[in-house]
Amino acid sequence: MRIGTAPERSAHPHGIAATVAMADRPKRAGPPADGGREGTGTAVLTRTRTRKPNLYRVLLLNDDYTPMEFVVHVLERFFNKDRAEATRIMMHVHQNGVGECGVFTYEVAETKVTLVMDLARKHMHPLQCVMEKK
Ligand code: TYC
Repeated sequence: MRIGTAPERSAHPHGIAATVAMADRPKRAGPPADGGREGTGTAVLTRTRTRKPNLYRVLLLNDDYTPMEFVVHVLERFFNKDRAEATRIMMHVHQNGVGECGVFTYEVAETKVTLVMDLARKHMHPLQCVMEKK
């Protein structure tokens, strides 16, 4: 059945010819969005530009009071380090003043910093965790 065109002739069930008017399809203004390729079996591939996300290092800072075991726990819990790697990073911070826990996109880094700082505050440790753009 054609849609949105001139009235169509149809055979009446009792042999009487009838004219059925079809509702007009709303007509779209302007050229077709597919550039007139509808039904031609062709497609257009467009290049989608990808962008590298800005990355941020999350750092732990040394202090004289936070227990080493607490820092190791933080690295295991929030940065998915095993005990050996967490201990290595903690000792690096202890000896050098600062060390990297991981590299993340902005919102992930921000969340990790907040989680570490909240836990340190809860335990009344002066541990500082910061992020810096790579
Ligand atoms: N310097 C702390 C101590 O001797 C241990 C420590 C390590 C603290 C790393 C903070 O980010 C830190 N207890």
